[in-house]
Amino acid sequence: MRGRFITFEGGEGSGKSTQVALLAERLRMRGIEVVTTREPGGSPGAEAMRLLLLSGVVKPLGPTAETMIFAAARDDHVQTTILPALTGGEWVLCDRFIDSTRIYQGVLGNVDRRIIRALERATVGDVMPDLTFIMDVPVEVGFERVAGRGQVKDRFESEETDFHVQLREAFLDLARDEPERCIVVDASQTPERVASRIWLAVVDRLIKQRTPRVAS
Ligand code: T5A
Repeated sequence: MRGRFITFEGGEGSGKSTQVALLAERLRMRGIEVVTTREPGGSPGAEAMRLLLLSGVVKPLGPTAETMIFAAARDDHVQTTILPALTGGEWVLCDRFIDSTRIYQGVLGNVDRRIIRALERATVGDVMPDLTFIMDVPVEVGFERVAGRGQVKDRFESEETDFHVQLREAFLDLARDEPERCIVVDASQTPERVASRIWLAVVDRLIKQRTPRVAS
């Protein structure tokens, strides 16, 4: 049986990586085999492209070229990591995926929606997430968390506050447009509370459906 594919999306510092790790732990405790991964990156080729994308050296080429490099990274990631895991029955938890391109490059970068969707079809095909968590936090909370790590800001973290406010709204719009796939999570709560909310949704949407019914 094909594994399940869950993605985590949202603004900077919304706690995606933290929740990927907590959900993986919970699933493994139930005996489910899990692969955790991230974008950009998640395969050796895509990790090399991540360095280019986050360093900012691609930015001067413009948003369309940047979108194509994100797509090239995704293609490698899907073919090398995600698809083999799902086919082998493992669950894949991915920190960012297609929705980040739709929002960062499409909505914020004004890249033509037809280009975004064409690249998505070419790279992802039917390897679509079964469930997507949209991690929602006020922009200032995300900033504080990122600043708390004491690392140098990357190409997207360095954008103005207004960019991040629009980003948050765009993710919420996307969740409204695709309610059967996307669940908005209040990510301003403690990591444990956020993890409980996510776990309830995973049980409800994915685990209950896999449990064979006992004939009465
Ligand atoms: N991008 C990506 C595009 O433009 N297009 C694309 O197609 C794709 C795939 C990726 C960048 O690339 C862009 C978007 C991004 O700008 P990244 O380094 O992977 O860059 O950055 P992010 O995905 O934004 O990841 P971050 O690590 O910055 O944030 P996370 O993963 O959301 O947050 P996390 O879990 O690392 O937590 C951040 C800090 O907060 C604490 C953690 O301990 C950590 O210190 N924390 C909490 N504190 C309090 N309460 C909670 N509930 C907390 N949860 C976590």
